[in-house]
Amino acid sequence: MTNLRIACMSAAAAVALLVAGSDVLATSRAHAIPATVHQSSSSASETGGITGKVYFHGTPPQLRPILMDKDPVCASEQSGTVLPEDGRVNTNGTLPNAFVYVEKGPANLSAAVPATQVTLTQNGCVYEPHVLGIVVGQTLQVVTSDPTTHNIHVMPKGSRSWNVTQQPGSQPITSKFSHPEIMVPVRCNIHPWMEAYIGVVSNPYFAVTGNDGSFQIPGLPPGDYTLDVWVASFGTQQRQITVRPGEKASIDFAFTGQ
Ligand SMILES: [Cu+2]
Repeated sequence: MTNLRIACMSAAAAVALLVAGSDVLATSRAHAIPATVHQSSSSASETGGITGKVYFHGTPPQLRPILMDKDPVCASEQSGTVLPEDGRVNTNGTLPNAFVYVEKGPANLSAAVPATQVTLTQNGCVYEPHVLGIVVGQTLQVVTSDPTTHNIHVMPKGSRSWNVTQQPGSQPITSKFSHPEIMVPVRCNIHPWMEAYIGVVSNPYFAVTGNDGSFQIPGLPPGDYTLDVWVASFGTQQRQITVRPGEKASIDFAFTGQ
């Protein structure tokens, strides 16, 4: 199977092909067919990108509402039913909270550590965002806007783990990771329903899907890539894709339910 053959199909046919192969792909870390869409001609010095969606096929898991009665402050902060993020499926049949990242590229993709901080917020006794990415050495700041005490327990295997209590109105707590790790769990020892996942990566080429299940990874040097996706409740997959100068390569992932 070649990229050229896929590129010559209609867009609908290419999508149908990817979806049709999804049952096999969902078994985890399966190699699949890269779909490349040619958009324009350009010079070899230009970067390209990868864009796509993470689909879900099958019956979405039944999610049980989170009961926050253990802490009346938390319960009073929520006006309606709160469902867990893990296992959630978007109304358009895609998955949110999928961490998509470049596992391997055509060259060393490490760049200067971003000066920006990555923020994890405790708001309404849930973590926002539920899934986030950070580069090794970049600063993570954990902030709270809740009028109750939280305990932040960050549990990497390769970097230093830490466990800190944060009172209402406290200053942000900052930290860094020393090693890549997919994924680092974060929990609150006071509120057992609180959980988040941090993807610690060695290059800035990653994305997290939202309520439309799409992702975009721009600014990639042309070449062959290994793209990985992680979803808490559904596992991991790996695909190969070629990025060409000035073009957006398109690739979709699909996971299946029980
Ligand atoms: Cu908490």
